[in-house]
Amino acid sequence: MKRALITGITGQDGSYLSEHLLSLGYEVHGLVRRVALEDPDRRFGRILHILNDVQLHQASLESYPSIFSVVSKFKFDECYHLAGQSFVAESFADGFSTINTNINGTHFVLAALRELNPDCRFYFAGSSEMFGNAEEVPQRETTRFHPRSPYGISKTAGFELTRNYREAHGMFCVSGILFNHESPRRGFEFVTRKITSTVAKIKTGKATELRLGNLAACRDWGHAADYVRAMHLMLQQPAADDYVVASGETHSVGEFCEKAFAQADLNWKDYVVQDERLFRPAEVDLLVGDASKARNILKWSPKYSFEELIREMVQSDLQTASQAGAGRKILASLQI
Ligand code: NDP
Ligand code: GDR
Repeated sequence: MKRALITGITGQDGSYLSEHLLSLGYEVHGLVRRVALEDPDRRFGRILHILNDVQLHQASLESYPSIFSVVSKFKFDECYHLAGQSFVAESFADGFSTINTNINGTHFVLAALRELNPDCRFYFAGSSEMFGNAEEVPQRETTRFHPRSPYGISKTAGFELTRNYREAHGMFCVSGILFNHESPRRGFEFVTRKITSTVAKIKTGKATELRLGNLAACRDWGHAADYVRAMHLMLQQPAADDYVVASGETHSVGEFCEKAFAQADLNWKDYVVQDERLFRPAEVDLLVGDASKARNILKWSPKYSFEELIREMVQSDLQTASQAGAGRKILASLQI
């Protein structure tokens, strides 16, 4: 039985990756923050259904000793480093903490593994945001990085640290350069979930409009369940290498809105308001990835289409929104 450590196990990707590794017979361990242990019902929402199947350890990306302590207690075969401040807009608001957490956190995990468990295979959650203002379309592994946010800069540094541990210390360290991937477990601050959750609120009478920033920005959106399979495949290869993971399609935020509202029989133009206050200081206008290398070498391909992703997200949010009102309706009918 292989033993894997996942940092960021409580996040969207951590939850899907845990399910995937458990289905393959892995012993799964996760790093969680103390704040999460204090509020488990809310913070463990994405992994509540597998809490009995995984082993959680308290550690923070801000603390090298806490990471060292966990790595010293077990012999891990694989480490998936997913934890980090992942919201690009927040990185403009507080670039210092994003850069500190993401760069130092990655360095701490790599350094602890090198010291205690150098044979452990390491995956770094790189991002299409490293391409930023990309000089070619579509973007592939050889495209030059031009990050446009403190978040993108922190991921570029993490990518270079990962490469350096591979080249300097001979460790099996890889970066996945993943384009946007979403799901019903996506955080509400990201544009896709903001859209699908608001569609559900509008449909159930709990909201009347949706305020968004740049509707023209284009992204390459896939499903998180598909993308975590690629992470695992990268660590099963004979040699360490970096891979782009993407759908190869790009769509605008406006187009996502149109399709999401249509799922609920609504016209997005009646509800969406573009608000310039939600624009970013430096935008990444167009991202679309070329995942040929992952398709050819990893034999990876996505199962979800863009339309299927949106349908699943809207249906899930509609279900939650209608359930949320159910208790109130029963109370009202009881007149108590
Ligand atoms: P989420 O924001 O859903 O999850 C982030 C995770 O990191 C959470 O488990 C969070 O814990 C944890 N975390 C944040 N800060 C710390 C800290 N200081 N110490 C310990 N843990 C911390 O992100 P995703 O699952 O969507 O993404 C996973 C990784 O992949 C991230 O690094 C992201 O930047 C990267 N990525 C994501 C893409 C996407 O489209 N989803 C695309 C490309 C890269 P807590 O629950 O306690 O907050
Ligand atoms: P992104 O995702 O920045 O690509 O990073 P996000 O969903 O936040 O933004 C996508 C695009 O939508 C535009 N946009 C808005 N975004 C948000 N959040 N809220 C809005 O109201 C809004 N209106 C328009 C943005 O300007 C942007 O162009 C995600 C994260 O998961 C990163 O961690 C990951 O590395 C990258 O994807 C790949």
